[in-house]
Amino acid sequence: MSSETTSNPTYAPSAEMVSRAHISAAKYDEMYAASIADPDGFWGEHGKRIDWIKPFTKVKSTSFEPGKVDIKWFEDGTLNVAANCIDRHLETRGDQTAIIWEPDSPEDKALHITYKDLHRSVCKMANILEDLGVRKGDRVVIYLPMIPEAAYAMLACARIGAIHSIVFAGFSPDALAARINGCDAKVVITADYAPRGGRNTPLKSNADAALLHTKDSVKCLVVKRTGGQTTWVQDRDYDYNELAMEADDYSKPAEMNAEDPLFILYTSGSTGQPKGVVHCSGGYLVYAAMTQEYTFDYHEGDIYWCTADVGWVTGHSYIVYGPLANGATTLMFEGTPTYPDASRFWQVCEKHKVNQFYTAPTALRALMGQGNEYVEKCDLSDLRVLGTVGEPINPEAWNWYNDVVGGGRCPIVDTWWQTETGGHMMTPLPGAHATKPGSAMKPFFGVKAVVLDPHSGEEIDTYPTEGVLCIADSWPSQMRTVWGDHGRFEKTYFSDYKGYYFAGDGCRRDEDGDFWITGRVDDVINVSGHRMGTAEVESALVAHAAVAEAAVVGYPHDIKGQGIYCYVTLMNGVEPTDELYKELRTWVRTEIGPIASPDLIQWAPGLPKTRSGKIMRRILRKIAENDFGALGDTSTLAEPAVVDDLIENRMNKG
Ligand code: 6R9
Repeated sequence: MSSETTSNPTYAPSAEMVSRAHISAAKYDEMYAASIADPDGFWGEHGKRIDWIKPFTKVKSTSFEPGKVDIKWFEDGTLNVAANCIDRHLETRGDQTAIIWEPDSPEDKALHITYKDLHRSVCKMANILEDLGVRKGDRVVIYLPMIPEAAYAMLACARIGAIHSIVFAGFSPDALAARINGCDAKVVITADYAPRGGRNTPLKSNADAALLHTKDSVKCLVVKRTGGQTTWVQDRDYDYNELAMEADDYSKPAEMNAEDPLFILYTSGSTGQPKGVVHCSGGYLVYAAMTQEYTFDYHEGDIYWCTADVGWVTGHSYIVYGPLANGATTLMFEGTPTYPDASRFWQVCEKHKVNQFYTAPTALRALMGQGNEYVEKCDLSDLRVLGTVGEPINPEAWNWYNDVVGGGRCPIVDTWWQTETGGHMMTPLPGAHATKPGSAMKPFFGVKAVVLDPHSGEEIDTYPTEGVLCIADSWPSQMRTVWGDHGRFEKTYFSDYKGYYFAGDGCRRDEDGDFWITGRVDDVINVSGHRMGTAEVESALVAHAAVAEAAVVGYPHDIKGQGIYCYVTLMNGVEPTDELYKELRTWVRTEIGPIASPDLIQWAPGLPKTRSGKIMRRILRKIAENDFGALGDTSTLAEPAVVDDLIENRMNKG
């Protein structure tokens, strides 16, 4: 239902949605106000939604003060995350499906894994890891495709108190090695092959290549996915399927402190190499579970599907930890939206009677371009709530999602959050808020979202307005530190605006006070919903012998949201050729992974720099955007002629 009560069209939830929803508009207002006025009281109550071994007596002890940033929630409580996601459901819903696994090929059989099955498999994996020498606090790297063993591995680590660090299966051996070394992992869990979209990635051989650059003591546990051939290193490689047959099917959950790390997840920032974001056990689980229930209005018996990969934070919080803590049925999909054709998502929705569906705008844009018939031939009448995440959603994609996929019945929750935030920070709630295409709407409970003037750093509390998005106080699933570098944590998130967590995004608040995320204000680009630091791509490029210097920026891309635009200055005497162009693209793919493939490379005899030698990215961004009229102040350029040359040679003119 659309109305024009404000300058933006709004879509109110249906009466049916309102009547069944956990949270009504009035309840949202009341709960939000309470969460801000008395965080201790509010979270003290909601912290009880999970099972504690030793209940907490303290709720919130947090400081954003420069030099003293310290974040603790429920700090004297103890719990086990895996027991919360599995054991506590055994009595009431042991035979209910916990995970529906849908394989890459629709010809293959889907699996329905009950909570009892999950318990058995996770316990076995926990025992296998312990036999390999993994102990409480040790790190385990998981490099797996979207197979149930990925969830078993995560939960097995949680069960014995080991810290997992998942590396997306699309990352290269180099990226994998850097992450294994970065957290000094004892074991890497991988699979022989990763089938996806009809293709087969040789994961084990990637892991073999990575393990050439790590300590000799790192062990490799290999899950058989296809049974394809792999090389085997005696006393380093272990066959999971064989060990699982013998392993004991009970493992006692370790008693963990709320603040013990649950996982590390590497993510890109504006400078340097990716950093290890650390999430801890108690606060993270409370928040992931609560947001999964309220954002998607999850009810007992619903079938819920988040299409993310477990290699990203969305997969952690909204495929595994949040839904399983709630005793939900969560669908895990191995494939891609377009294999075997563009109706795959919708066929899976129909087949498993999905009620809540959560995906990324880039997937929607790609599918939208294929035509409506792929959607319309499927029965999507079980869908109730649709979600998006990862990047701003353009109104065209939003409207298509709403009209064609949701049949105008299903509220769209546009969830803004980050690896660092652990869970949803901003989203409409399906039965409470009339949505607006492209707006993430309202902060979740406990989130003190503010807009700051980027120059003065002052809060702007009138609206409409625009500025940088900051969070003024802690929430339970906030990242605690950067693995091994607390100084970097403080500097990255708390030094630009003192006393605030700075997310790196800009935003607008409209005349109703609703939030619209406008995108990153730093040197992070968002390619198909994947975060990438331009510095990472630059350092991959300059590692090539032919490259003297490189600058990378984002530019608007129809499907991916942003594409990767590289300005490359070659070494003296090296000729720019088509072969070199191709070689550099392949080079970046192998250095980082296919998601970092440059879309465009422009040969740049020089880069625009200030007199102090800083590359003026603002100008490079404008040139990449074909926006030559708006270069802004160029008076600080050391060599103005460089810019004219770049404009002259802008690739893909027009
Ligand atoms: C969960 C996730 C975080 C960055 C974030 C922002 C962008 C995520 C968004 C969104 C607009 C949304 N982002 N959700 N922008 N609207 N609903 O994506 O984590 O990979 O760490 O990326 O993604 O720029 O800062 P992560």
